Amino acid sequence: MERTFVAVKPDGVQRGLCGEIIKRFEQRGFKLVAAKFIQASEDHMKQHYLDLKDMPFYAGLCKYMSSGPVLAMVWEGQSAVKLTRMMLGETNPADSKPGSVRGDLCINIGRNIIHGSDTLENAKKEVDLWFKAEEFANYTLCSQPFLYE
Ligand code: DAT
Ligand code: MG
Repeated sequence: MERTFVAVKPDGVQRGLCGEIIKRFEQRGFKLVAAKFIQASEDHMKQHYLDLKDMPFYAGLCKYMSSGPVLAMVWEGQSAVKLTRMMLGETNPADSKPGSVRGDLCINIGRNIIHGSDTLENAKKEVDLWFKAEEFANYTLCSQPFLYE
């Protein structure tokens, strides 16, 4: 089992897409193990996107990501990191296939509504950055034996 960090960005929140996004993860069979609705500080977003610090869009991205509330979540499941990235689509919505979150619900690269960890290593870092140990729910999904053999 893997855990991955997913966030509905401020644009996704304002556009009323939290429910649609949660629905897709639930329907796929992933288990929600942590969630919070918060406005992150610019410093927090700078840490979150540290790998991109040399990119020209870094400052604007961090400012935007801290401009309003985000829905931060941790989803658990088999190959959760890879499958989540496939569900998201490409970074640029214009390259994202219909059926993906970005391919169905947004248009512009700077307003691509959702974040998902890109590797297992980054997922661990991001989960630790956004959540404390006591913020995780410990439970078993009743659908578990019907999702996995
Ligand atoms: P992803 O969110 O698909 O992991 P990333 O980590 O490369 O993509 O970039 C983080 C976010 O930065 C991305 O979701 C949107 C923004 N971004 C990336 N490339 C951009 C660009 N060329 N212009 C504007 N914003 C960009
Ligand atoms: Mg990324």
